[in-house]
Amino acid sequence: MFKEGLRSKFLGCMVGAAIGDAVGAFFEGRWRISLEEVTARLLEEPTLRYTDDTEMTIGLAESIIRNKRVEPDDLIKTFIENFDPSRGYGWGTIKVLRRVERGESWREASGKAFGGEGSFGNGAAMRVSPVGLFYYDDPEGLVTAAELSSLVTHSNPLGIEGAVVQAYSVSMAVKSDPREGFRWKDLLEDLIGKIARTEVFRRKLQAVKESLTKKVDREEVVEKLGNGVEAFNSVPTAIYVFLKNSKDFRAAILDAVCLGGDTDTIASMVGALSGSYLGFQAIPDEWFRKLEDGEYIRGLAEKLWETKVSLISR
Ligand code: AR6
Ligand code: MG
Repeated sequence: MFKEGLRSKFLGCMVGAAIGDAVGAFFEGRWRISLEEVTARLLEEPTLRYTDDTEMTIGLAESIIRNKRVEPDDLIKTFIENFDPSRGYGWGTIKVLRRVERGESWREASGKAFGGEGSFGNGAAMRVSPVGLFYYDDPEGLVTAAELSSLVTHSNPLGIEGAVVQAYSVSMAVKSDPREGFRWKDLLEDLIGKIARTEVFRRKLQAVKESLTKKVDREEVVEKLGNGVEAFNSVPTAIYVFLKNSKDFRAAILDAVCLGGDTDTIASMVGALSGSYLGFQAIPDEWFRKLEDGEYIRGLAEKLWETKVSLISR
């Protein structure tokens, strides 16, 4: 792939994820949301402020750039340094970060969460897009890196699987040429046949496939795929929304927000996928101009791309 095309995809992914998060954040936890309401609100708001989803995505990108791989000790340290309590973190994640800050190992702290089950929240999936970018040409390395990036806070197999499935989907979006149309059947076949290891995810991904081949309304999507904070109730939903709106970044984000529920995280995952596929130029300029720390996030994506390209061309 041409270097320039790849650069645009890295930028589109990270900026797209941040915009989806910030747009969705105005509506988090709501159920009935109309398109008119969303567009009016976006016109009115002077700033698109991001939440924990983007703060953690930034941390993961920073850590990968420093280490040229996913290095879990540095990653958890970066998450702790970047932590801003006003960003709306999930409770389980806050506890793990506090425990590690007090000296516990991440393995122990993450393993203890939720009575020893580990978290299956979507926190590991929402931040994983830099892994999908950095390992886009190395599917095996990608799976291992996505697992490691999850484990520091989310050790439940379903939480890990959310991160692996989202990272793999980002990598496929990076590799696909938007002029050719997205080969969605190939992606779902890969995910169901070789990436997903749990029955829960395989069933949800099968439901994504079925929903794409017929007309389904919003209620049905929420009922069959989910719109909650659990990884299995949001990652397949994000993949569905992206695939349904694969030609249009704006339409994909708005569609995600209108599903309600965990709007910031679902829209953020959709933004990462859509931006990875369509590239930075597909992102509406009026949204990028309002994005908090937009230039920093774009610069970070650029550094991640430079780091990747320097490794490829060695
Ligand atoms: N058993 C029961 N419920 C669980 C379990 C479990 N093993 N694991 C997770 N949950 P958390 P996150 C539920 O706290 O994944 C922000 O708003 C439980 O209800 O580990 O980082 C972001 O924008 C728990 O509170 O944090 C995302 O939307 C919830 O899943 C979200 O939070 C989240 O898991 C990310 O949260
Ligand atoms: Mg959030």
